[in-house]
Amino acid sequence: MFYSDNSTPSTVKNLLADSKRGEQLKAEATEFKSVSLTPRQLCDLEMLLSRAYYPLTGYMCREDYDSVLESMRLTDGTMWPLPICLEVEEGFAKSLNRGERVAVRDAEGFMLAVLTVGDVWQPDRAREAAAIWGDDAHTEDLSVCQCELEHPWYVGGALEGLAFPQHYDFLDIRLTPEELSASFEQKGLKKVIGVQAGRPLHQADRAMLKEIAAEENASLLLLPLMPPSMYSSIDHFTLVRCFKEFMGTFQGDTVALNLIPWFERKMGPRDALLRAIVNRNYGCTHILVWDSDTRQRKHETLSAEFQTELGWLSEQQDVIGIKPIAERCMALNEDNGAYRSTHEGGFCINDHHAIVDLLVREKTVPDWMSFPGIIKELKKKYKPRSKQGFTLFFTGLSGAGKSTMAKVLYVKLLEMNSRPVTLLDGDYVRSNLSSELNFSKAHRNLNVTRIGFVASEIVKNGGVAVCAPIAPYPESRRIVRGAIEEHGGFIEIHVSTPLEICEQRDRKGIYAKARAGIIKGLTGVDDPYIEPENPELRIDTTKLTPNEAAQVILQLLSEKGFVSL
Ligand code: PPS
Repeated sequence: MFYSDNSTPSTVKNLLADSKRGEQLKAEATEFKSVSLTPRQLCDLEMLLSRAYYPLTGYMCREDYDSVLESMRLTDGTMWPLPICLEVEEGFAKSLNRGERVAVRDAEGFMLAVLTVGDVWQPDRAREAAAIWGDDAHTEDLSVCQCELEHPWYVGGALEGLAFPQHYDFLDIRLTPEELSASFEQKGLKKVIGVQAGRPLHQADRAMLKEIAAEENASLLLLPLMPPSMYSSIDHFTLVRCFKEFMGTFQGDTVALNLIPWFERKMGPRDALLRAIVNRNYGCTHILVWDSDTRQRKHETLSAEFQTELGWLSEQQDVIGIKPIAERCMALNEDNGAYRSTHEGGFCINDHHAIVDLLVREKTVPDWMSFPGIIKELKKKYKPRSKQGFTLFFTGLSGAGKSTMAKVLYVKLLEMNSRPVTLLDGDYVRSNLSSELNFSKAHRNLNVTRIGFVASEIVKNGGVAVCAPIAPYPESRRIVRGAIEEHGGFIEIHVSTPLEICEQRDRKGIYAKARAGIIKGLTGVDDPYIEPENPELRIDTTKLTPNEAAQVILQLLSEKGFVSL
């Protein structure tokens, strides 16, 4: 079943107006207010216009939004897991009236759609986060996952499309849900498994997919994530080229490849459900569900959370009309070079990170791991670590010893003379790059992302950036890591010297001033420092001298292959 109104994916029409109506809208639009969409919002718009978000016909209005948060259903009873609303600035939201039409534009100002405003409201983001992740969720997670604005207002309303967002690359594999499902029908494909992935697939993945496709008697639809997930370190072009190579390895099997404007939100089980609905709308009858924890943490079996999520998705199978299938851990039989799936305790080798690790260490990738065409593509992207740039990112309280350590490392790396080295100390940045910023949360995050931007440019060009801001908030640290890991190494060093010691040292007299009330909002005293959860290193300078700490850091850099000692 596709949907209760008896439509099928290939009969659902997109939301683009015909040319006559389009001309009329363009003429009328001179009177409309405009909103320009961010790249992420453009993805949602394209999903709406193309009907990948069927049955939605525009951004959700408030009743649907509330109903989705409360019961995972639209007000008409259709299962729908996540809010799809247009996020705008408060000032713009307050200028809108119900029934008014708004021109929806891309960053260049090109009009893509007309939105008739149905509802405008300020969402309770804490409630939204709790509905999605549970009671211990953070609203910051929503900002990172879903929306770039810190305090967005939402607009809901129907859409009339004028054009899909413009793409210039890989035009041969950008079919809409309607076109793709029609092509399945034309080829007589009754069962299709959607395989969405944000990393290249390799030998073990192919063995798994062949095994599942044979069991289900189904074809495969490969869907590289586009744009690639904000959590992945691979660029869109490399990813798609690897998928093209991967597709070429399936001789005689029916495998299709398509790009869909899916923005990776990582919003738990509700996100998995939306993904399933979208895959269904593209004509899939099955969806492969990955256990992301297995991939990241290299577990040898599928995680318990994943089993729960899969069980839950399977329960919705009849309602949403697509069958979830779990990924499998694959083990290699070294005698005959063949893979088999393992259910318990097998050695899980379908791990893309292991392949990248071999490449950056200049080691040969064995044939049983991947394919020559994919390795060739990946080699262009992942240079050996000895040739990559990297960032040493010290974070910790004022007086923790960040600057001293950063200076020692700066000098030692200059002495080694392997790459150009730049020191971006907190104070130095504050008096130059960020001189107009204060110490509010927003400005601290802005300061840290600016440092990250400069560091990523340095790393992109093969240099070393040594940064030493306090960087008290995880959201900006995460953004910086993402920006840098795209081009090279990111080594986060939490300088964890306790507050009492920093305060005793008080080299700048800043703690004394804070205690006397002369300075407000000093980190650690009356402003938060949220410790990094998984830094590459944690160094307490009460236990190590700066020289000893530098040795520990250089040792790690050498183990990772960035420098040779
Ligand atoms: S942040 O939070 O990352 O943007 O801070 P950062 O750019 O590293 O700046 C920290 C230095 O500014 C001085 N300073 C303060 N720090 C924290 N909180 C408040 N309110 C504040 N006011 C001034 C302080 O001397 C920091 O220097 P370091 O080198 O960390 O000791």
